[in-house]
Amino acid sequence: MNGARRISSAAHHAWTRRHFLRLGAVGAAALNLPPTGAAEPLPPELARTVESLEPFFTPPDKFRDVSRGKPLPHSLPEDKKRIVGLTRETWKLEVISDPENPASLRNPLTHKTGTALDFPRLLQLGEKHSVRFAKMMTCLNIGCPLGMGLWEGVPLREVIALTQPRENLRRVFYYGYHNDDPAQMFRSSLPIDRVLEDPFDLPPVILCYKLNGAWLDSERGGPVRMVVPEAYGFKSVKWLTHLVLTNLFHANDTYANDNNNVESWLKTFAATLSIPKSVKPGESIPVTGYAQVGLSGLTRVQVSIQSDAAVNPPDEWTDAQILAPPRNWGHLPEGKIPPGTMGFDDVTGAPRTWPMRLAKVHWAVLLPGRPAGHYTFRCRTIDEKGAAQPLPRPFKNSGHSAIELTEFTVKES
Ligand SMILES: Nc1nc2c(c(=O)[nH]1)N[C@H]1C(S)=C(S)[C@@H](COP(=O)(O)O)O[C@H]1N2
Ligand SMILES: [Mo]
Repeated sequence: MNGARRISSAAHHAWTRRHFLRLGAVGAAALNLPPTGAAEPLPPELARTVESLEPFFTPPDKFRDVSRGKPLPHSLPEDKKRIVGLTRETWKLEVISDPENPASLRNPLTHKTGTALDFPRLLQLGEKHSVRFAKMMTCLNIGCPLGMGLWEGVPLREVIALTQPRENLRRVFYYGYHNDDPAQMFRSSLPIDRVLEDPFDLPPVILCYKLNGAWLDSERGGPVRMVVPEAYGFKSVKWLTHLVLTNLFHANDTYANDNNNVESWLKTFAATLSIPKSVKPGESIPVTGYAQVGLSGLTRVQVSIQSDAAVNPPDEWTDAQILAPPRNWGHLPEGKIPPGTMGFDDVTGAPRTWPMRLAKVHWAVLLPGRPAGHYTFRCRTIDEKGAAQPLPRPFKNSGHSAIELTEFTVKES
């Protein structure tokens, strides 16, 4: 057979069977049983690779930073940070009405009247209202996940309620600290409806002050950043300084300037984490990767291998195994999900659904050996409606979903 042959149907059925077995494990998680790791033993060649997978939640030094600013706000010296309100002791948030398109507020929160929201008052709101949820932070226009986090904070609506809005409030604009330089301004916005209500079982939009169990650090936007669960990273403005409540009906996000679609929600897509660059003829090929689970959910991850000799794009895809929730969640205190986390069982810490929307899953596959040659490996997701990546939203200005291509060689060492 040539290198572009189909993955043997026996292997295909084995993986399909495992897929269904694994769904059984999800059922177990739903019944509050502890998470199980892999649902059944993986082949040893694959188990080794799976053991060295990245942690589920991203350690602080592994988060990628794409923030703007000259100087970068998180690089300012401590005393400067104190002066401009970038420490928990000095942070204050103004919440005011838009002078050009005023919303009527009984009680704006301002520096001038001494009513701006400070950190202790935010924590006080947190005692009653705080929430915590898992979400991947992903940049819309570089397509790259920057990190997986357990984000914690106070629903934005609780802070807006303090201003006692009366009428003519259609949108919330919010701004991050950028050296008091208008040319560096970074702002984003949301419709008030999204802030007041959480449609489709989404977590609320929060003013976030903790990440993965620790205070939100300066590089991640501390002391306080916005986190918008379903959105790409640019909606989650860091180093929050003020909110403007407006009667304007449309977005004026900084990110609109680069031809980005500023109202798009997280897409589902897959990418590779490890694949050997070179393997021997006939030697099976372990591959691991992750998928971002967007709002359209995830039912399958599929892979294909194509020989350079083949001319057409692949039409044979085979299922990879979506891994069950990890036993150890990685960079969290004791590796455990704390009680009271949205989407997780309070007693067992197991996720209530899996794959979990807005989060990541890992996948693995052991591919049968190939004859010598050059090959291209592809992976793709199938969402809950059956749409295969890059569908249903293939355009890159609404977020990354292009199918990733990885090349490798099969040769005698
Ligand atoms: N104030 C401010 N907030 C910001 C940005 C910025 O440049 N300034 N970048 C945004 C973009 S484009 C992304 S993708 C995310 C990245 O979040 P992270 O640095 O925590 O990974 O932050 C967003 N929030
Ligand atoms: Mo971004």
